[in-house]
Amino acid sequence: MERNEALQIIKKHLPEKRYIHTLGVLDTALQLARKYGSDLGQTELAAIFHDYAKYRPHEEMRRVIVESSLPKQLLDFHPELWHAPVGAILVQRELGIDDEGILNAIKYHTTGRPGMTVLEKVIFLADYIEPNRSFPGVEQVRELAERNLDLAVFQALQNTIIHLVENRVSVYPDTVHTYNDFVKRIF
Ligand code: DGI
Ligand code: FE
Ligand code: FE
Ligand code: FE
Repeated sequence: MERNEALQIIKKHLPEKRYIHTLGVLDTALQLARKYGSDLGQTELAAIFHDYAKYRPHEEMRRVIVESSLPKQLLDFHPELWHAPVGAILVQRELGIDDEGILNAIKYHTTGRPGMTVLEKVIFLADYIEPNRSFPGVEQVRELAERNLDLAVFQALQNTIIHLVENRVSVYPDTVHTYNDFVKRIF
């Protein structure tokens, strides 16, 4: 699928603000792809469709989880976590995107996973640092992203986990496993 067709499709599924976020993720992800070597075509589609399911009703996402092979454990955690794995399933079902690299980048864009591919790291990081984002710590991660992909992803994960803990929100196991995997690799 070509970029303009993909953008036309995603625009119908997102409110204005989220569409602008998506354009930011696209731009940032392509910069990271050139720097760190993920495939530009895969990066483009993964970025455009990463939040495809973000605005589906919780009941629809719940049904996809129940009826698919996704871990049922997701249902015990915050619905905010559902749109990534459900999005991967729906872009395959509804748009016919079959590229496993793209699907996994969408699936793991919120939590990451141990052994992330370069493409998965690029999408995860672009989602965190795209220019429309502003929260404490994002500037430091932007700077890290210019010189070390793993350190930048690690710092984003660390910030996310600290934020969740500070707000007494449960941390999904994949998020912790991803964090541990980076600790083992980096330090
Ligand atoms: O969809 P976006 O807003 O663009 O970004 P995202 O898919 O990275 O989702 C971010 C949200 O997910 C953010 O509010 C933090 C939350 N999140 C990330 N990891 C976890 C988590 N929430 C819970 N409960 N547990 C996690 O491990
Ligand atoms: Fe998301
Ligand atoms: Fe994210
Ligand atoms: Fe996003």
